[in-house]
Amino acid sequence: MAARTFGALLLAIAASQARAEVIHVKIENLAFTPAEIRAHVGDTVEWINADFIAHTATARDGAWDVLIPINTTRRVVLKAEGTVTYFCKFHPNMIGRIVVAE
Ligand SMILES: [Cu+2]
Repeated sequence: MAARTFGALLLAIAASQARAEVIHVKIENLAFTPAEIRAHVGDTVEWINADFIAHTATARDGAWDVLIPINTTRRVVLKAEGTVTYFCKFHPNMIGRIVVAE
């Protein structure tokens, strides 16, 4: 019985990992593209800085703050549902939004 429950749990974990996605956001010309993305809890957002200067992806609610140097990628795993607005600390009019569903 316990083994069966454990097996079901492993299957559930495998299923949720299989669903997790990596969503790419390109930074170019002082903008996040796409500016708005839809994701699920457990997904990863990967920013690619293709611009000529460094940027950040900084969540307004303080959940994460990532420095993204030129020609690098940085990742954040989304841990909570809800809408997250983020910006670049160096260029505050660079704004992005992530709508995270469960
Ligand atoms: Cu910037």
